[in-house]
Amino acid sequence: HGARTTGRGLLIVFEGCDRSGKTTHCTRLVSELNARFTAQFMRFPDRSTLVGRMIDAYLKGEKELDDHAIHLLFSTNRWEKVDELKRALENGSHVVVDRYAFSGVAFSAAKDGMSMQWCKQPDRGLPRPDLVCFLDVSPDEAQKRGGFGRERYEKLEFQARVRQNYDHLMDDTWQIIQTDHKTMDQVYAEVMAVVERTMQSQINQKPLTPLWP
Ligand code: NYM
Repeated sequence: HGARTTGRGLLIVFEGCDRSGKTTHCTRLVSELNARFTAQFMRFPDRSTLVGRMIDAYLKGEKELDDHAIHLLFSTNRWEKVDELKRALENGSHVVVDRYAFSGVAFSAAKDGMSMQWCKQPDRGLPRPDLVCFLDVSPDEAQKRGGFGRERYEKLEFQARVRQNYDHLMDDTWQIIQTDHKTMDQVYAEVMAVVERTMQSQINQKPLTPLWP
């Protein structure tokens, strides 16, 4: 069966500030991976669940919630999908995820009175990604891209704080890809290169480990 994986699939997460191009590149990656393997797309927040609908209302400004409460809903939204995620990986499917626990921490901890340490706790134990593809965009550039400013958090100074928080979450599973002044094809080529490299380094099939030991 050629290039099809025999062991578990890779968990590939995309992170970045708003309007960094994550969704575009995730979608393209999933369809290209599917030509050679089995690959699945997931995104957080998943607005289709009951919890996801509350998150959606909050993001659209239709609902007010305490900062701790919305943080826990974002985390719940991941935990309600963790069985599906693990099953897909165990069945040999690669899973490409548009935002994960890192968004949870980077965004919530950008609010006054919310510490990184407090914010990390509810997501402890989620599967740790094999690769975090960080699409870096400057706040100025993000603002020029379509759709910026529609939802909560889409403000320049807030995004700058989110970007700083990401710096504290990076480890050796992260790859930072600059997107300013690059075409989508140029960015995608870099995405594919880091994905290929991760596939090579995962050839020995390291088991999944939990996030944030
Ligand atoms: N967001 C996303 C959080 O604040 N916490 C989280 O845990 C997650 C997954 O939701 N501004 C924020 C980041 C985005 C917003 O995400 C909606 P998207 O990818 O634009 O649908």
